[in-house]
Amino acid sequence: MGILEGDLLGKSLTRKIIEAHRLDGQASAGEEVSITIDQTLTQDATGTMAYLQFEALGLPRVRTRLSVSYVDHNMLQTGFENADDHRFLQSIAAKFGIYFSRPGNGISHQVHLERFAAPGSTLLGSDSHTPMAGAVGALAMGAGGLDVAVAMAGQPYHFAMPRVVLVRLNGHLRPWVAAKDIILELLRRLTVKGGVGKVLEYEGQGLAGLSVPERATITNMGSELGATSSVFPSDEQTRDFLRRQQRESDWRPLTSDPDAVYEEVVEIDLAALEPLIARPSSPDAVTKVSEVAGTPVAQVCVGSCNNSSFLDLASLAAVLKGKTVHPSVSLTVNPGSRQVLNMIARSGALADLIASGARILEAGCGPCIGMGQAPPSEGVSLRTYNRNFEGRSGTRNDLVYLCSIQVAAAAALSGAIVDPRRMGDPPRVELPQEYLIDDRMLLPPSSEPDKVEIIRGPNIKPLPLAKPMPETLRGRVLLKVGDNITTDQIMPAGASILPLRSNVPAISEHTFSRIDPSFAQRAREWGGGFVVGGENYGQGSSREHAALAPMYLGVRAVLARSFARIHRANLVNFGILPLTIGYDDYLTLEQGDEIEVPDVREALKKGSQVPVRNIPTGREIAANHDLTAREVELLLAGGLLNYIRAQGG
Ligand code: MIC
Ligand code: SF4
Repeated sequence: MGILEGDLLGKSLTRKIIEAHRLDGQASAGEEVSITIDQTLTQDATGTMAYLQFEALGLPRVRTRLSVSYVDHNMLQTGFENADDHRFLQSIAAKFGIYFSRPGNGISHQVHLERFAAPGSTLLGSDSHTPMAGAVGALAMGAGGLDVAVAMAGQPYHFAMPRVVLVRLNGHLRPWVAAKDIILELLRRLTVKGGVGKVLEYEGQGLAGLSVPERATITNMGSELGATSSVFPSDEQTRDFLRRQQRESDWRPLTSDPDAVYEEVVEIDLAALEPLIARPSSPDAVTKVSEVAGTPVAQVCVGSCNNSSFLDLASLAAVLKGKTVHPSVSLTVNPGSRQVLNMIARSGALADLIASGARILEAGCGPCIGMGQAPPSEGVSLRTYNRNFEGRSGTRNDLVYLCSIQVAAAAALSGAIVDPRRMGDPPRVELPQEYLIDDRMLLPPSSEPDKVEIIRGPNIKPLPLAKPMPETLRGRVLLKVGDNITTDQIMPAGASILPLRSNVPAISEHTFSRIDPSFAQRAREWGGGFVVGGENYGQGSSREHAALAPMYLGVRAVLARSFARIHRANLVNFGILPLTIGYDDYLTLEQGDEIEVPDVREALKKGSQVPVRNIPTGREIAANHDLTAREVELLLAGGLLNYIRAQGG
């Protein structure tokens, strides 16, 4: 390729940020680029591994401009594990130059947006909703903990240059229709795999009416489209938000060029949108609220990183003020941050919520990741969250719907799904002029790191390493699954499994347990093997345990029709070969089949085709890889940590 299109034509905002941070590679769609990472974030459920990995890299201090370690997921302390992990995280942050956001300070994405996210910067986070920071014009991406550890070490982040999609928002939202409905509409149109390999960039006259917290609901849930990231320009709304956060000095204007080139354009007429809802159990099963109106509701959960800003909770309180939650509904509220909680307390909104019968939870992920508040059997749960994958709530065969604050408020009062437009004029909610700024729960790193001792409880087990790729891979198909398998299905979370994140041998026992409880035992008996999957294998969370645990159980390759971005990267990082196969081959493979990938090392180096043989039938399977030369090296070495070590650190 000679001259890049972007050198001659106008640039998208995404391209501008990538080019300003690019170290290597061509910025043309699908090619691998590497960029410098300005900021990183981790949360506790992925952070313990990320910091063990950072430690293994042997550096005295992070080399990013800013790294923050949040505690927001593992907050239910039913045993010693979570509290031990919190202490480990606090001590390791102090030692290695990392800010530590104490339990109670809030959900990583909300706090990061409030206190740190900056227009034009790059952010890598070990959580799939990291793109939320795109609401202020940052290029923010989710990744596995190991990729974040490597970024903290000052190394470039490698990813496939995304296709940039322009989402043009025309007109203005009508009363009771919310930012959540914009992203639900995109999910309806594009599905959970519609954003894979893409960045969604928002523009249009509709932007002026969308505040940063509303934009954040959209960028946050862009992850459910499988998108690499989502980004808004940095404009007067951004400036206003940063001013309220007393961070106006972080503001700078940032937009695409007027003649910017986009690979795709999506138009949304905001005035034509109506309240939407995602039915169980996929974020793209979107329909109009009016279509499911009348469905009885047992639980309403408001909050999560998707819908827990001051504006969100104050809007809920304004609808509930002076009324009582319906007798058949349990309403929970988990605020996004201590700032939000503090502000609704001062404004009186919290008192209105309590008076209405809402159950106030602490500022953290809570029910969103199955940490308590599992819904009743066959009970419909309406959540303002971003994911409703089956069983994630903690109840088997759950019935979780995803909706806006407005739809949740209407259901909390009426005990059924109702169109909120039936409630008359919506109450007006104003943002406070000054936000409450109190960073005392954000601990800066120690000024005497040598004196800090890292505190490791018995829950922290050493990191297992993958083995180098052998000459030939041989084994049996341990499991065959369908399309859109989520990382929640590969490695469930929830109150009993999430605390085992720092203990790979223990957590491995739960691999695929919701789909097939005998998986771990079979993997041990068969000495490892292969997994066969459909389209978009590994969608959802960034949890590297969905690769780490299968690796620990001896899985050497996944043969799927296509992969979700972060999970594919995690497989490579942990030495598991991601191979793509066609539909016909997918149909022929069965659990128990013995298959072989002969001369795999040579095949990977030679080209994109990797012949696979089904031994009993003798049938050849036309498998392919789309690995870059760097990724092939990683796999041959047995994963990223082995690769870095082999390179002498
Ligand atoms: C999620 O929403 O699924 C999580 C829990 O936040 C995950 C991270 C994890 O599994 O620890 C994510 O989104 O990446
Ligand atoms: Fe936490 Fe849920 Fe957000 Fe994941 S999606 S970071 S579990 S609140």
